[in-house]
Amino acid sequence: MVSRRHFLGATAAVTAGAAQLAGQSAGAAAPVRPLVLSTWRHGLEANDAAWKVLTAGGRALDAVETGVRISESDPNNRSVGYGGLPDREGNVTLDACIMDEWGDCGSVAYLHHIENPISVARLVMETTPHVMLVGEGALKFALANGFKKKDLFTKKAKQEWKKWQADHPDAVKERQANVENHDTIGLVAIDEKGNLSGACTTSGMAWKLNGRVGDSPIIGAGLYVDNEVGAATATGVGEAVIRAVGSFLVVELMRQGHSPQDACRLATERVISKNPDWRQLQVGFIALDKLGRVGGYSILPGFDYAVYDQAGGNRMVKAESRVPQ
Ligand code: SD4
Repeated sequence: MVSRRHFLGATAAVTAGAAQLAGQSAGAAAPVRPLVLSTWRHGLEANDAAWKVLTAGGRALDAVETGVRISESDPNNRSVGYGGLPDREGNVTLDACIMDEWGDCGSVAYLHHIENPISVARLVMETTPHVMLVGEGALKFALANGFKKKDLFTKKAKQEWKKWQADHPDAVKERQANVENHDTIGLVAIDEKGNLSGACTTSGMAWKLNGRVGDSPIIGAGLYVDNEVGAATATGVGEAVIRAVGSFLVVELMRQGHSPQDACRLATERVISKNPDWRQLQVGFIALDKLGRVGGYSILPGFDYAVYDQAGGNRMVKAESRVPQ
């Protein structure tokens, strides 16, 4: 239920934010909404599901959760939920977070055996005084709330893990993050009322050290939503995103007046400036502002994102990158 504090707060925020942004872009067209924006090609299917919620007049929060659940449950997606690649010891561990128009947020990290961690994160947000639950505690919480235990380690993922082990006999000593498997889904949306929400969910970097948690469940790093300004989410090497508090930075850059595209580029530049090895580092951001403008930028080429709005339909956009295509 929406409390009075929340109702008044959100209404004021929407008004102030829209006025601020409208002032920055004189002569801009009417705000585009609803709109869904998500990372990578699997975003198309997630967008479809989110779009149905939004066009039925639904809340952005419901849309982002519904959308990313599609990717979590897809066994062919190797970096999210069921079918995700494990850590180097063969454990599939999941990270996810969600944030709504009130600035409320929930998160789970190092969660095992639950197909849809995003829904556990939402439950943490809505039914506990906390933001984040991890590991055994998060699993206990999920099971106590009716989530079913499932073996998420598919035959296909097991085969890939065995092959990786055979190719990396000294794996325990390796500290190099795997840069090839970036399919985390980050999805942000604006609903018909102009409210923003976001969700981000992943099985993390393939072959990570056991116990490693990336940026995706960290509010401000993998995801940030400010209903006055916009929303952003990240993909790529989580350690680099955490160090730059990347998604928060993108939103703050939009607050200062940058377009979503420029905000993503400038945040990526910040990551580059802190990482001398940036030419080997993939990090990408996508962002959406209150006017329904979108942007996306990455360090390395190959990053694309899915946008769904009334005028353009559901489509892929190739992100600009610092290292040219
Ligand atoms: C992580 N950022 O765990 C995630 C990985 C990722 O697409 O984005 N994969 O670091």
